[in-house]
Amino acid sequence: MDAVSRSSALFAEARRLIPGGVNSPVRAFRGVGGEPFFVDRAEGGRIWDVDGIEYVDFVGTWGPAILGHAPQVVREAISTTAQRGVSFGISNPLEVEMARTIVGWVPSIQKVRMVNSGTEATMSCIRLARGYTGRDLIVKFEGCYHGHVDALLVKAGSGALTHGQPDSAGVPASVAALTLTLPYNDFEALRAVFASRGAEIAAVIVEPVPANAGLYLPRPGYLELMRELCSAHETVLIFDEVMTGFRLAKGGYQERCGITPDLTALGKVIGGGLPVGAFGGREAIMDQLSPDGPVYQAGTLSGNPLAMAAGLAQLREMERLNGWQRLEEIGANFEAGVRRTLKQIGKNYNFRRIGSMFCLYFTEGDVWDLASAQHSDKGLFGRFFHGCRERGVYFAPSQFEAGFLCVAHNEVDLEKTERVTAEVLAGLS
Ligand code: HOZ
Repeated sequence: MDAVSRSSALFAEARRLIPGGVNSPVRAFRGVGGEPFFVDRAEGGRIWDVDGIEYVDFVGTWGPAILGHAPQVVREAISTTAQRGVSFGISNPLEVEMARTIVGWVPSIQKVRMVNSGTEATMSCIRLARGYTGRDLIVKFEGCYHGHVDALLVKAGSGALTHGQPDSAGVPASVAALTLTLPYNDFEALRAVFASRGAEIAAVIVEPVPANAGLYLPRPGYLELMRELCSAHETVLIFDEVMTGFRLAKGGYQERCGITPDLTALGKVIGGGLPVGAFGGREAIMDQLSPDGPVYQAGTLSGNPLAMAAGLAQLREMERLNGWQRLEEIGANFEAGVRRTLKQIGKNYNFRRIGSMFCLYFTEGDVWDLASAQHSDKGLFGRFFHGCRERGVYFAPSQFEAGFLCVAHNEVDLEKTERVTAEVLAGLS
């Protein structure tokens, strides 16, 4: 009889104590079958599970680990800061330094407030947009995921999509009715919703690069049209840059595409691996927040010194290394490897990449929206995932999550990944 692995034993206990055995659904592996492993430690581009198995990791704690796992600068910042106290509930200088950094780097942000997660950031943007405009309707896009906010769990991506619950139970129909959902990249649908209901729409919220149904890109002119229609109808345009912020460029995707949203939600990279989110934007809108304005928003741990120190250390190190340029190079090398492999096995699977984010869809059709992303063969993806995992390469356990490269991914990691993916893909046909 096989000995039970430590991961298996932990998962059995976790299932008795934690719903589904996990603290966030995608981690349960339901999108690919089998059982998740438990991590013992992580460093650079690699993780080791509790049974001592090593993996090249492309989840990167779902985005925050842009430098790689546990970078020295972040560890030192946390431990030095902790010597002076771990939470105050009173303003501390690091909050001002973080605000100065965000306002200095992100083109559209004039004022910013710190929160504890991306979900809090998007939730607060929605309330603020409604308070500012005095309107109720929200427009979102199929397959985009903005955290587990009631109003935004409508045709949502990420775990909600992976587990077949894009419209979550527990969201009152009256709340969901205030969210209008459009197919992404559909110019006509966007024009039509503004033509019929423009005066009632408080906000349009969008992942400018949707990365919760895999990864696809905006068609040329699509975000420009969104900006134009929002301005014409005095609707607040919210960019959810929780994934793309500080990752696709120093100033986020908005710096790259040159479009100025009214509000931006941030998270992940900005916390250096600690729980952090932020939202910010035009001063006139941000000034509606309490205590200056009537829109309430608060948080005991918001601006926590450890999280501020970790995030600032990571951002400064990215700046020092010109990490965004490095990620472009690593991304290009990674993509070249994937394309060589696809050519070798004679498949034209759709590989999407922008900077350090990527997705391989198991379909030869083009992918521009949720409907086309769903053409991917999930059975093949599951076999690909397990084949790679068994050989020490770990991708997200769902077709509908993006992969993340980090500054610490080196040639050895990329060579191993190319060899493993080539072997696994060749075995799938
Ligand atoms: N929904 C998250 C990624 N888009 C997953 C978070 C997690 O499981 O930690």
